[in-house]
Amino acid sequence: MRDAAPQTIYLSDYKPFGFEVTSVSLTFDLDPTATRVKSRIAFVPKPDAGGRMFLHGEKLKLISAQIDGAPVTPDLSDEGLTCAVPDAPFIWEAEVEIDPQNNLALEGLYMSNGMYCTQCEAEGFRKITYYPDRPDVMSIFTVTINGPHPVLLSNGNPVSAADGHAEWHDPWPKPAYLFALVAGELVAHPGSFTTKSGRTVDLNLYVRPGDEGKCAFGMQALKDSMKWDEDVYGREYDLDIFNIVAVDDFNMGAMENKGLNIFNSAAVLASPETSTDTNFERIEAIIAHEYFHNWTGNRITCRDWFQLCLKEGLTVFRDSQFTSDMRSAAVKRISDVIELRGRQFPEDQGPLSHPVRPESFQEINNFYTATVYDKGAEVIGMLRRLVGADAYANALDLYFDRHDGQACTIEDWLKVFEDATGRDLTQFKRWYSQAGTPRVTVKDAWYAGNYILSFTQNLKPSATTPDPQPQVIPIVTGLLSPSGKESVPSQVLELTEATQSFTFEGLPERPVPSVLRGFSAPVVLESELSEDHAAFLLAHDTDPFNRWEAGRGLARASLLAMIRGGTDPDPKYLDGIRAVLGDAGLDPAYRALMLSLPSQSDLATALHDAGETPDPAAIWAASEAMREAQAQHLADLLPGLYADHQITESFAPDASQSGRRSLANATLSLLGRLESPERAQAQFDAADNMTQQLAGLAVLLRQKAGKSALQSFETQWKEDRLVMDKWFGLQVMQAEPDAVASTAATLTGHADFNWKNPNRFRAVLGALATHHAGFHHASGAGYRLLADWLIKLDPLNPQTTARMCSAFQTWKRYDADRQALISTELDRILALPDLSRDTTEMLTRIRGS
Ligand code: 0A1
Ligand code: ZN
Repeated sequence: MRDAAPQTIYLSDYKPFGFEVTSVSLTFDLDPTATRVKSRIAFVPKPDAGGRMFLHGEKLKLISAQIDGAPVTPDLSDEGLTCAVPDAPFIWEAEVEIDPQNNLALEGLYMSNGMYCTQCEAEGFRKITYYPDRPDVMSIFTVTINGPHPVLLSNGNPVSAADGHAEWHDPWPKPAYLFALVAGELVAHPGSFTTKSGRTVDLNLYVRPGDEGKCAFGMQALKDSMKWDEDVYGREYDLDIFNIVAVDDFNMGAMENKGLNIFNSAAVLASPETSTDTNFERIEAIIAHEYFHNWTGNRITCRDWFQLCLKEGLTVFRDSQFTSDMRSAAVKRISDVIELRGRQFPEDQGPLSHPVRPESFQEINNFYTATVYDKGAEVIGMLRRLVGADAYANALDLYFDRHDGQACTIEDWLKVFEDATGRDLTQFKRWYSQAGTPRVTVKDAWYAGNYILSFTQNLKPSATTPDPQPQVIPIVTGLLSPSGKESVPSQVLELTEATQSFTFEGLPERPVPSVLRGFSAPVVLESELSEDHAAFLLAHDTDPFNRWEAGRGLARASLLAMIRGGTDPDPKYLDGIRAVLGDAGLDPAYRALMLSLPSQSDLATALHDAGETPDPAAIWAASEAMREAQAQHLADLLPGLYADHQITESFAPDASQSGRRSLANATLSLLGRLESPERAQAQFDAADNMTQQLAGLAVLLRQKAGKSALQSFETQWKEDRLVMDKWFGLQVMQAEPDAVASTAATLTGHADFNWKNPNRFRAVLGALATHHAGFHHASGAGYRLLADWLIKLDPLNPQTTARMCSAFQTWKRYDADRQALISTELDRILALPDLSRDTTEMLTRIRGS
């Protein structure tokens, strides 16, 4: 039977819980299929508690329940229990039995490779015991674990440990979603950090035996994060110990449980031989992200799940600042914008569009989205831009002072900024409530020595935001003289009206504008300025983001023209990137980014925005033609660039080396279009690190010369599950559109395709879904294959299934034949009688009426 009729939860229905929870004591007697959990919880009724109490609980076998020592018989339902309770403080005790081994949803207490671990955000704690499983109920937890495992961990500080027994106490009140428990045969990679007030904190990274060699980088990233949060935000760590555990089976990247972060092993284990530079950077960022949650999320948490962006938007913003400081700010900003356009813009412009703070949901797990996280971070960035860095720092200090230990709302957050700066943020708040990507048109005029920039916000009603109002949009703008010098440095133009002009006086000659520098707001900027303007900025802009953006704009315009009319690539674009690539004074990582093209799905979005129907095959062909043109146009530069960016010193995963590798590998990829496979094969054979090995293999596969390399890679890395995920994924990514679905299908028959592991599932089927021309192949084979696997996964792991449904979110952009093929698949999945609430909600929203 399908879960009970999906219930919609509304922000406007929020009601506080009727009881305080003053302490929680839990005892776990671990057993793979029959773990016993005893809880002892002190409740204090609030004046309007009403004599009855509801506790969440799902998939629990209730063994016994008592209030103040006397047995009680609560009313049980699929969602929890209701019980008559005293109107004075009382102690609730219960014993339940759970089955971690058969919990393949990876939510609550489950097992991964023989080890016990938990995932409680958002609503997993209710699968562990009966509890008011809501973030505004914060309490102090003491946890006892009994089990025959050398390592027994929970939140907080260790109280006692003996063979088969451990006790933990967390002195900081926390919501249940931050609870964690780990038990298993793990080895610790230890470390230590001295806080700015001189306290020593023990650090441990726990991994499976065999993974000890992949811990050093993560440990250093943790120490760097702890130091950065002290230096930049004044935030000190607050327990004696900080543990991280790596787990192979995990639905997301990682989880910020208090003092016991649990990580997908792909998001923490790193070594030069097995991890690419991209992996290193991502791992550093995720470790920082989870650590930063200690203050933004844990010490100050969310009142309810509608406020998710309160912790996620802010923490993503903080981890982006960290990466900018540790590496290159320009490269980080460009990468973030590529990601935003690739994931958040399609979400915001399609059937899954929702405000940064949604107002209703059926399954909260479906709202861990690019909008909440990445647009949520952009909103914080805009706020900082509008009030300035100093006022932002003051406001954050006030936020931590005022709200430490509380469960807060976006209203609390904005009030802090209003109080700290005296600014009225009523209009700014629309960023949290209006869905959709704002579109802004810019045009300019010059007369009588005045230069005028005019902006228009095009307010398009949508289902979630039927009556959009103008938003406050900070548009960072600088002006260049016609000779390419900065004549008016960057300043924030605050766009608050639907149409608004800004006048610059006293300029000697008509300037060239550089608008939306640093991508100062998450909008689509429609420029009525010419392509010559873009070519000029590509050559001269002093703002690195906008210089890159100018190149990207030219590439996009040229690709669109090629798709529409079979024209040749724009020589202005090719000349422009040639100049940038030849400029040895520029950061190699930045030059590599200059070579990247807008993704094929970005091009489909652009066509759709222009009222056209994207043809994936034509988009693929144009992108390939543009790559060929890049290779031809830069042919004489490429061998030198490749040679000059080889690294002779020993491997370091830092920004400088990874930048050089990324430029060398971008040139290798272009050279692969001009040359026979020797160079790529030589790189593959000689590689002593995964970045070089994988880049060589990718080129060989595209050259159809990768068969033996693929085999030797498999033989070399058969035992390494994280590297094998790359082996699976790369074959799909590098396939020609005609072969994508068949390649993915063949791989799902491979003996090592363990589909119950989310990383392996995503390696193959996630790669299928992101290969634009392959997934949207006219045969419909890509759609069918993905649907087949979603149908298989849903009964086991609804969360990962539902997330992967977003591959279909853009379906209404395509032609009638493709729409018919997709709707057949959507209907096939939706017709399943036992489809999970997660997947039902996602597909119903995507399918529309
Ligand atoms: N809070 C974590 C992400 C996370 C969210 C949900 C999860 O299970 C449903 C797991 C992890 C973060 O932001 O890193
Ligand atoms: Zn987070």
